[in-house]
Amino acid sequence: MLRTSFGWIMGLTLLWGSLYAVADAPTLWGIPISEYAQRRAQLSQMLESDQVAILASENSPPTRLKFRQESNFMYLTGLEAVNSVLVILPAVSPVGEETVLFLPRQSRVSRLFEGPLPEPNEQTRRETGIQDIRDRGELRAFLAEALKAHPRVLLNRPARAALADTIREANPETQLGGIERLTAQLRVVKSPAELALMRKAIQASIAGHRALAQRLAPGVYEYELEGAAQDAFRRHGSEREGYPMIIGSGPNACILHYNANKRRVGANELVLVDIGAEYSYYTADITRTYPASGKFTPRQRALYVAVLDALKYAEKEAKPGITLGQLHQKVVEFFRNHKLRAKDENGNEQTLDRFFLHGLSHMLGMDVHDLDPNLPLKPGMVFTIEPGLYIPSEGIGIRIEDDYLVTETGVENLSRALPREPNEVERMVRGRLTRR
Ligand SMILES: [Mn+2]
Repeated sequence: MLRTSFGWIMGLTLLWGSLYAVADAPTLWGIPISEYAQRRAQLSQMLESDQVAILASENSPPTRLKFRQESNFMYLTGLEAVNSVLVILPAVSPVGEETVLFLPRQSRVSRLFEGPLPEPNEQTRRETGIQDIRDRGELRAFLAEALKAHPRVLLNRPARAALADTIREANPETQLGGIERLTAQLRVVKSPAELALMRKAIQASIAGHRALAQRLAPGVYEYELEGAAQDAFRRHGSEREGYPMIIGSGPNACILHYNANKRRVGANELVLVDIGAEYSYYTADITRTYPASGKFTPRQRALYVAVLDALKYAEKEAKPGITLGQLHQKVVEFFRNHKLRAKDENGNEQTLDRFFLHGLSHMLGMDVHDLDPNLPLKPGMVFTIEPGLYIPSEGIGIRIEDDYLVTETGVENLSRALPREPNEVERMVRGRLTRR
């Protein structure tokens, strides 16, 4: 309530000011820089007083290989820097502020070949909001001092490869460990800004599936389908795939991580398509299984419906408090109790659980198999559900996978815009066949 007109005007002014600030808040890769600061502060608070976190960036300069920053370094800095090191100290440390970033000075030659990279200067301080940015050359002396107060060191993957020796030389008493257990706890719950990026990744992936289904017909090569999906990904702003595309026709659908994608699709075969676009460092992960000729055989359809029913069952059971392991067990039982049977490699009839060969779910985020802190589900987590059946004796592999956000009461299927009912999936493929 506003008591005076002066207060009312002040209120409007403040509201306008804060709206303006939100619209104008500096971001890196779609995430406000204040959110990166919050992540670093949270990690700092998780550290015990004798611990220090040391995260290195990837090392290859952007133009040699197509560059992707290591996920934990990116999560905490938003910077595509190379040969750089982020040090996070516990909230109370005799050594200094909680965040110190070491960046190399760029050579003229590097600038010519790689373009400008972040350097230790005012511009980088402004763009990242990190105040204590130092020259990479000062790292060794800094560590010699810091490791005395903090002998337990937590490293990310590039730091384990590049800095373990330097750290042991600086202080032989040091104990080295991984940072991943802590960053997993931070990364597993997504902020609104992260969810917005994940929705973009999912949109691009759905466009990829639709383009691929349009292209599918007996006689096309798996790699043509890959190209169709890639084209749609890029048109939707995706920088790259979150993982190599799995496009397995016929017997290839039974090879769980098949990604050679070089076989010619035969008539009446199933094609298993597991693809995910990455958008601003967040990836989707969506699987559909398409009938190459636009129509499932009766047997294919019966098995497809069994997998779809397993997915719908898991969707209903998924809610805050359950673990992914418990959800997996429920689906194993669902398949065990299913009336359908199939033959194993020795020709013996088996229940369907015998043909469900991988985990039901995994966390999803900056990495396709995002770090799993092994916690029960809670609101804000994003994960997949992907039941599958693989029956080599029939040349049939079927998987259906959607991406879910945990809500207060259950889950929201973020990829529901992509059809998965058998009639709709047939229509997606036939759209192409009838137009020829
Ligand atoms: Mn998956």
